[in-house]
Amino acid sequence: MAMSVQSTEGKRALGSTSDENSVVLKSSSTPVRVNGQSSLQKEIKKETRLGISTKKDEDFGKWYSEVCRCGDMLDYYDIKGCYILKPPAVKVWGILRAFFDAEIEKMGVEEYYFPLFVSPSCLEKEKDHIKGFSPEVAWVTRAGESELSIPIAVRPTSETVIYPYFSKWIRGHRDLPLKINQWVNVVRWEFSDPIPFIRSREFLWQEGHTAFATKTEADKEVFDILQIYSDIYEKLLAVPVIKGIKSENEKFAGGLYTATVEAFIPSSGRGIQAATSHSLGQNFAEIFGISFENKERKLEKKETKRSLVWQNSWGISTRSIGVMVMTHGDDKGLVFPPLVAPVQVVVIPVPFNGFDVNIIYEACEAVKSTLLAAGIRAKSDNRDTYACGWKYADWEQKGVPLRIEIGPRDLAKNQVRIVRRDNGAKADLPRGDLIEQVKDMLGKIQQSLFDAAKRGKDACTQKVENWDDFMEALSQKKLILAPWCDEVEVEKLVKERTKTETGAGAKTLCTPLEQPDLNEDTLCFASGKPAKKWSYWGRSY
Ligand code: 86X
Repeated sequence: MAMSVQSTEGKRALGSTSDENSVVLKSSSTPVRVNGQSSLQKEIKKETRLGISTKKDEDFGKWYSEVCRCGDMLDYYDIKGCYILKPPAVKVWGILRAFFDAEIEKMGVEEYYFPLFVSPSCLEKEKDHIKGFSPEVAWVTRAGESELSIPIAVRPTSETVIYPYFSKWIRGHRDLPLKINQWVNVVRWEFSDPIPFIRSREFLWQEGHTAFATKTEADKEVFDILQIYSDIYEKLLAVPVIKGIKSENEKFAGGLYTATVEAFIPSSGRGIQAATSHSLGQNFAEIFGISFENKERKLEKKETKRSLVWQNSWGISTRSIGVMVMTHGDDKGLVFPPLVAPVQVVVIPVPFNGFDVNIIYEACEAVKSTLLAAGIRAKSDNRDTYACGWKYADWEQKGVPLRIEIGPRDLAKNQVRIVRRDNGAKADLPRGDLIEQVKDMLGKIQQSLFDAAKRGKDACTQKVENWDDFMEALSQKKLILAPWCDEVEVEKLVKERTKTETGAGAKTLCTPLEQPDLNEDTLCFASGKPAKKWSYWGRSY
C-alpha cells in the first residue's frame, strides 16, 4: 500500500525516498548513514563508551535526543518523525497503561479496539474541527499497483471512527453511560520539527470516549479522569503538573471545554500539554445522531422522547515519557523514578585480582534473586567484557535508580555497597535487611525526584501584573501566572507580539483550577481591562 499525505497544496506522494524522509543517524560526533554498516557499528560503540557529549544546560535539545538514544529509549527510523521504541520505553508505557487501566476499570470503562482506517465520509462529517487539522491527515491512496476508488484516512484521533457506532449502539437510557477506551497508535503528519516522544508523526496513546444521559455525570468524569492523569505524572513519573482549563483559543474546538494537565520544562522554559480531558457537550451527538429515549421526557409527556447524549473524550500519549526524560535526566543520562524504572536495581560484580570471580558472580546472582523474589525489578550485570567502571557509567546512562556493587571486601563483611543514581549517595548495607533498605531507598528517590522537580518548576514560576514584567519574565524563560481579561483577541495579540524569528509566540497554558485570590480592581496584564482570572502563560511545545 502506498500512503500519501494531504498537504495544503494537495496530495503529495511519499512512496519514494525524498529528502524529507531520508535519515542520518545522528551521533555525538559525526553523522553516519544507515547503510554504512561497519562505521555505524563503530560509531555506536564509541558513542556508548563516551556517553552523553552535551550538557543539559548547554544545548538542551541536543542533550535530550542524546539522552533518549544513549539511554536506549529509542532509535531513529528512516521516515522522518517516526521512532523505534526500545524495551525501556515500551516497559514504562506498559507500567503507565497498567495503572491507568486499573483506575478506569473502577469507573466502569471497557476496552475496545476500533480500526486504524477512517472512511472519508465519516472523517468529513465533523467538518468544523477537521478543517484546521486536515493538512495532518495521512491517506492511503493505493493498494499494490491499483489506485483505491476511495482513499482511506489513517486515524489522527478516533472520534469519527467511533461515534457512528455510538449512534448505532445507544438506543435507550439503559445503554448509558457508555464508556469505552482504546490503546492505539495514531498518525498526524506534523510539519514542524519532530522531537522524540514529544512530537512524532506516529505515537501511542489511550483515547477514552464516553456518553452520558446528563451533563452533571459527564462533567464529573472530566475531572475524575484529569485527576488520574495528574496522578500518573506526579505519583508515577514524579513530574509536577498544573490542573487547569484551556482558553477558548487553545481548547479542542469540537467541544465545550478542555481540562488539561500542564507540565513545565525549566531547561527550555517551555510549557507542555501533558494530557487532556474534554467535555464535548452535545456537539458530536448532534453531528452523529447519538440520542436515547429519555424516560423523564416520557413521564413529562414531551413531544419528542429522545435526548442527545453528553460526551467526553480524554487522552494521554507517549509524550509523557519524553516529559519524564526532560524533567529528571542529567548530564550522565536518564534518571528513572523508581516506580516506572524498567530496572530498579542493578547488581554489579567488582572483581579483584587474585580473588575467584565466580564467587562474586554467585553473590550477585543471589542478591538479584532475593530482590526479584521481593518484587523488585532487578538485574545483574555479569558481562566479563567490560570493566566495572564502564558498567557503572552504562547503567547510570540508562537511569537505573540504585546500583549495588559487590566485591571481596563486601563478601567478607556480608554487606553490599549501594549507590543512588539521583544524588550519587553511597552506603554500605548489611545483607540481612537488604530488601527493607532497598524498598526504603526507592521510596526516598521517588519522593526526592518529585521534590526536586517541584522546586525547579516553582523557581521558574513568576507572578506578573503588567506587560513589562511579563516580557521580562518571558525573556527569562519563566512560567508566568498573570491576571487576564479572558478575551480571545487579547490572547491572539499576546501571541503575535511575542513571536520571534525562530519560534511561535507565548500563549496561555491553562487557567489553573486552584486560583490565587483576585482583587476586584486587578487589571489584565495585557489589555488593562478588568481581570477575570489568573492564567498561566509561556512558550510551549
Ligand atoms: C483533537 C481530541 C481528543 C480523543 C483528545 O485530545 C483525546 C483523545 N481525542 C483530539 N484533535 C483532533 O481532533 C485532530 C483531528 C485531526 Cl483530523 C488531526 F489531523 C489532528 C487532530 N489533533 C487533535
